[in-house]
Amino acid sequence: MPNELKGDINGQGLRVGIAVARFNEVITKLLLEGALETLARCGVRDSDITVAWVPGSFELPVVARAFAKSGRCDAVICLGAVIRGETTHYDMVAGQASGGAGSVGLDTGIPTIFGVLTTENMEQALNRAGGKSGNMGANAALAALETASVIAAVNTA
Ligand code: INI
Repeated sequence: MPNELKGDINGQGLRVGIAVARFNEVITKLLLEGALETLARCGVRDSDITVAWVPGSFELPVVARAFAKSGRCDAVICLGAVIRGETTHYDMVAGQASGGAGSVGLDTGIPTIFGVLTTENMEQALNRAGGKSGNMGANAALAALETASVIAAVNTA
């Protein structure tokens, strides 16, 4: 039988940094609420969570990197909403946010979660920010805890 490692979503003792974009704040506030509720439900203490607001999704990776390199975060979550209908540079903003978050995770070894909605319009964004398609912020919080946990398991296996 191979060794099998699985993460869990027990957040006790874990420290989490959240970078959240002010652009499309109507949506990102809902994503943040979803993330905070989920972290609390999973046992992460309020005092172990730091939220940093940034202007837009383009700026998420650089602040995520600061969190990841601070030595004070076991996981970092990026939250934003890029809505195609409202921008001609959708692809550039969305690409920087996703590629940048991925690079921060790989470069630092700290799980850096992509909780950025990329949608065609506001209705789709609302659906995914606590509406009929769930809350991407809550999903991002679960992914952060599970990935931090499985990394710890790999490191101690
Ligand atoms: N930022 C977003 O987070 N979502 C968007 O939909 C968006 N639009 O539409 O342009 C957006 N733009 C701002 C961008 O993230 C930067 O803050 C800005 O370009 C300054 O670097």
